[in-house]
Amino acid sequence: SELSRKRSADPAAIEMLNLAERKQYETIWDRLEKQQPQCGYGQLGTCCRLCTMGPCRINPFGEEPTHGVCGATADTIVARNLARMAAVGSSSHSDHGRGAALLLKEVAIGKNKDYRITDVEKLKAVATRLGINTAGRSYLEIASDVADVAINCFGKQDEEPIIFLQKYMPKKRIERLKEIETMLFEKTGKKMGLLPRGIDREAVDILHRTHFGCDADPLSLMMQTVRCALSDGWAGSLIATEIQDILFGTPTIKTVKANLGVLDAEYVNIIIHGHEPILSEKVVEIALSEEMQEAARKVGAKGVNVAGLCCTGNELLMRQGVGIAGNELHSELAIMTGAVEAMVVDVQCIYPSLAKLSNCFHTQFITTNEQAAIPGAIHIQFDEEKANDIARKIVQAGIDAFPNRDKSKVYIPSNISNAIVGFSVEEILKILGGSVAPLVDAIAKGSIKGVAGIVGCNNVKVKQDLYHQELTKELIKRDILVIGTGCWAIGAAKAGLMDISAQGLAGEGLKAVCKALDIPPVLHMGSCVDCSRMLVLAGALAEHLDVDISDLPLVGSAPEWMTEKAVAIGTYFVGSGVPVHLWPAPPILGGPEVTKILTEGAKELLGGYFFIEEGPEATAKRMEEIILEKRTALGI
Ligand code: NFS
Repeated sequence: SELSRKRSADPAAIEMLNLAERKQYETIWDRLEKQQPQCGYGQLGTCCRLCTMGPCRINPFGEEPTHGVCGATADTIVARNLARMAAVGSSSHSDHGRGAALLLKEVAIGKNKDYRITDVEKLKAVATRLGINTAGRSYLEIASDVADVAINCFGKQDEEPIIFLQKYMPKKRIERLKEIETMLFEKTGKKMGLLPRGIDREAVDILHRTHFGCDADPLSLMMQTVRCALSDGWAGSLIATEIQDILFGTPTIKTVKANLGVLDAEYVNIIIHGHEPILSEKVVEIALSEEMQEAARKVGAKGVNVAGLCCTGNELLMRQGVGIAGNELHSELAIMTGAVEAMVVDVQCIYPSLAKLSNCFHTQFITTNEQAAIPGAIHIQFDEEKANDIARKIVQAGIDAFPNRDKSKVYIPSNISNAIVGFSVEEILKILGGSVAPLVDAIAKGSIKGVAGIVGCNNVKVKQDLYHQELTKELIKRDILVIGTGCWAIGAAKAGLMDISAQGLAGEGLKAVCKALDIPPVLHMGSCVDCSRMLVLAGALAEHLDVDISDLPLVGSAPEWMTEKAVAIGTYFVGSGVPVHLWPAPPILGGPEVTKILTEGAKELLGGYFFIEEGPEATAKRMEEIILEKRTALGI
């Protein structure tokens, strides 16, 4: 229907939305409509409910009330709210990283026998980078030390910058952040730190300073927001990525299938949705075991088929080549196919609505994590130490549901795309022959003008995937190499932009480079915590040229973002020196000073800054301008 076509640019989604309309299944789009009109104060960021003298809100037209009950201005309120968003986002990524670090330790000391270290080469590379001695030591000893260094980044109490950041962030950037700290102190007399001391500490710092009656200064609040976000990008998320590579293998280039067509009506379909491969890797391993395939055949299926959704799907696609059923806005649609025996989830980006929707089908909606219990779901508590047994229980629950499938309700759109994925930094270096030099040369010569990183979610306020697809196409047409992660990457994969044929959509210069390397012009670098891979790549380019990251022709965008995690990601790119486009606008526009700090002020201070632009073409144009500006400054 016209309505469905307004809601999504993905043909599979449109088919499923038509079906939802016919069958009266409620979707996230319907609930958005029921929320209209949404609160204007909330959109501007000027409502405060931090104490019970409120809730307060500030009149956006300059009339009364101009202050909250305590006297907080619009800018104070906006800054505190945004800081809290970044703290939550950073905490979510970092808590995920903590889980990986703790598991690595358990494996290293032999306490956990259900997991093992898969990538010893990566382990040694990480250890070397961290300054851990590897010579003549067993890999388990090295792993134990790597885990200790990672764990220490979370809870240490001294003032030194955390080790992961010290060892991964280019020296020039660290120096620049130190200079800004000194300059701000000289100029304002206020201590404003940018280098994170501890991952947990920076988030707690924000919770403390945004408590009633603490920090009311927009600049100081924003600098702490940057510090907290940097602890995510250069430590929390980075730890997740690096340790998951050690445990499950560093991604290599492979071809995968994307979109709802990965579901197979003749199989027991298990969808894994959420974020942490510690669960999903295990479920895949067990589901694909002969024992489980046989169990599935016993109930009349051809076997067990596993597909991913969202970022845990990205983790599986990057490492195991598991097909991806879709990005965030596909999560309800997948259940509506009536062909999903189990949807297994852990943490983050899981709509509570999935429990109710699953009840319309035979689908077992299985929560597994104590941090994400959902009323109406079946909870099978996951425990790393009994991972094999629990994964077996989960897969069996899916198999047991198969005989209850109502065949008359099964409808799987046939849409399926090929995507070449698996572009870890290690893999990119390998195709470049061992160093970033050929990429730098291509940029210097102008065959590639620059690199754009696109990240982030689907947002039900934006037509699904349209901005992702169109912006990506506009950029590659302009000879800008596009890399990225998260739900953007899934959108690009579904749209065929990661297929080798997408070379045809690229400008002549980029096309020639991609042909020579035999890669698509749009590179899948992983899940959202793998945005850290983009930081590492940016760092490698900067160090190769001996410049600051902010000098490089790099630019970021999150054109359909919605979560607090995306705020953290955008902010750590800005803090690392990369300009970042956002759409929709974050809830800051009610605070003129905050808006100025994050756009103009940040540009001067950090080199990275936020900008808001609506529409793929206008955004691509602006991103190209930024890249050209940087090229001119570099003299290329
Ligand atoms: Ni990122 Fe990945 Fe998707 Fe957004 Fe959610 S799955 S961690 S937050 S919605 S991109």
